[in-house]
Amino acid sequence: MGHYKSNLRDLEFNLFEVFRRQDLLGSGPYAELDEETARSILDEVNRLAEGPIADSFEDADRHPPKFDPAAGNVEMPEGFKKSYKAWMDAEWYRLDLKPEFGGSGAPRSLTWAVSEQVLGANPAVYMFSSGPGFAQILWHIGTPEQKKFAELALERQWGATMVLTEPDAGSDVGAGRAKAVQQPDGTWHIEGVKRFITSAEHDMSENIFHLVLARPEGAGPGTKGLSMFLVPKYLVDVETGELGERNGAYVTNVEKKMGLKVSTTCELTFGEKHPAIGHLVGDVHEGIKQMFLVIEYARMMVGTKAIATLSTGYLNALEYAKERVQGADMTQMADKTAPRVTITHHPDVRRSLMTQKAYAEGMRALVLLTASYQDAVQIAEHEGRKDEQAEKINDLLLPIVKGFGSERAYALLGAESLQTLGGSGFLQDYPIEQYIRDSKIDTLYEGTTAIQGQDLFFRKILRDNGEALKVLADEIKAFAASEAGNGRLKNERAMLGRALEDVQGILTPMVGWALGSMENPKELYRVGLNTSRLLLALGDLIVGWLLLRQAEVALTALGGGDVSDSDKAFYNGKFAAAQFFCQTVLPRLASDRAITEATTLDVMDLPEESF
Ligand code: ST9
Ligand code: FAD
Repeated sequence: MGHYKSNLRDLEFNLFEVFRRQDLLGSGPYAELDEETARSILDEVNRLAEGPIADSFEDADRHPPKFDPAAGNVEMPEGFKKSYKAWMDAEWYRLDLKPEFGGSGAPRSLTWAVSEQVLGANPAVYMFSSGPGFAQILWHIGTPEQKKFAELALERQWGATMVLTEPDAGSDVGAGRAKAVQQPDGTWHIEGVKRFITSAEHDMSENIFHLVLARPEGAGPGTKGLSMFLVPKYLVDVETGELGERNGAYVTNVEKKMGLKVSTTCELTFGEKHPAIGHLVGDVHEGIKQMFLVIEYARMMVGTKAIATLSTGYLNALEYAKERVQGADMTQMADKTAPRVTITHHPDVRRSLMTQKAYAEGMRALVLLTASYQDAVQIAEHEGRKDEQAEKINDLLLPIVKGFGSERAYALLGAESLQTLGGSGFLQDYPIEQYIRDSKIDTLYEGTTAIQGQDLFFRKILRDNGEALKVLADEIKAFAASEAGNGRLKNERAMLGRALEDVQGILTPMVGWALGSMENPKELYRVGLNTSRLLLALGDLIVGWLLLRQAEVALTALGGGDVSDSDKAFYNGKFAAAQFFCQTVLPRLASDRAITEATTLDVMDLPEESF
């Protein structure tokens, strides 16, 4: 068996029992898809993910890509190339594409379920394979020529990158200095150095196209002065599809990293050897808005990657715990001759395993809940209307998927999954140490956790007048007040109700300080001291709610009779996870609330020398 342990049963449970995605299939944008086909796709991707895609995971970590600085080329490890090819040859990436652009028209909920499997098995395969998705965005916003370029990129499986970051412009993208100079023929010359660019060089596709943010000469400051340019590695004749000359964008360094080593992280230098020719995307100067089309997708991807990794980390830990014999049952601890038991008998190991299970499964539901709002957006688009509410709830949930998902996943992988294996967890004989190294990046790129917390509070809550949040909060409140679970979830629903009040109790003073900052700007510091706390607290609340919704479905199924033994165990596990989470995690939100309410400016008033 390889390292990757998927959880197909839980994916299907979410899709078809909790979120009832089959009700959408067979009509509208999903006319060509039925439940059976959707299940067979999940099955097939599962086979690929556990097999050829996962196969090179360890080897590619130990034998990372080789960079030749003189030529600016990268040689990818052979095993990884095979994994990549297995995924690209299967063309499942078409699930995410529109039929008008060579796609199959599947709901986002299904495509994110599929993505979870690839991201858990070998995340870099997914990242290198995002060219078709980038091409679709270019096709959507590009000029007629750029649309042709996008079609070629899809057909020929070209790689792609998103190019924002510079040495002095990380979180603060608007500080970027890369420059764009317009040429008499309408093209642009890009000049400058970008860093940390994922997939900017490799030897797995004949061309790579970069979507680059640069500032046209004379444009204003900040993100609004940036424009997006299409800069291919090789110039392309879009009429014939022929590749032309090498363009002047070269990788000048590949970073050595803590983890995710097979994903190339590149310094990309424009216009140093010869001009780097770029085309203004869509012929409009709306760079940051256009880039956020990619970023929104990538943030969802990063959260899903983190959660997928926690899930396989948990399942590896569980397998180990079921076999590892150590110590006697606690009730016989005084008897030195008592039989030795597997560590799953020890209360602290059970606490740890159930914490991992509840978060992994609750956060999977969070991803698929978010994706279900994306389904609603797709359906509305198909019907020629806009579902503004679904768009806004999706926007609200994205920083939670990304920021909360990555923080909780990373913390639990180290504190619980690896810990379950004792000293063996520290060894490279098991995959968890690599999971930890590979998933640390998830709290950093695509906007650090601090940025996600600020995005959540300022843009997704305050600027929205709390409207999307209110819809979600009302749903949680109604669930807490309902009869869900026929009495068996009564206490847990009460705990959920209190947790909702606690999150509201965190938010209320924050809104007050934000409003108060108009008179006293320093009040904003009190907000900033709590945005990450709010992000995590809201994430816990939503996970608690989703676990309870799952428990309700499970209890109904258990009450229906004719349930197989394995399903009985599965549904009982759902009930147990919800109960455990409500009892052990949700009560902590009361202290988060108390901490928030008591926020002072002391730490901001402290001179830097005193740190
Ligand atoms: C990176 C890549 O880290 C890592 C992995 C790459 C892997 C590649 C593979 C990915 C797969 C994806 C493939 C795509 C395929 C698609 C397939 C489809 C089928 N939401 O607040 P303001 C906009 S890359 C939407 O004033 P500041 C908005 O236009 C590096 N839009 O910001 C706004 O204008 P307005 C990632 C948003 O103070 C404008 O920005 N780096 C949002 O100027 C200005 O907003 C980062 O993520 C939003 N949430 O700038 C940087 N927010 O207000 C992190 C802003 O008029 N830093 N806009 O609407 C930030 O996000 C900062 O907050 C900042 C601040 C830069 C936005
Ligand atoms: P900084 O912005 O310097 O942040 C340092 C610390 O300060 C962080 O803890 C941050 O949270 C905090 N901080 C900064 N500003 C604020 C603020 N206003 N409020 C509160 N706290 C703040 N970029 C691309 O463009 N394309 C890519 O493909 C890409 N891939 C990447 C791959 C890897 C492996 C890595 C490491 C990075 C990648 N990046 C990419 C860049 C990535 O998006 C940035 O590293 C990230 O946005 C953070 O920027 P920074 O590293 O400059 O950190």
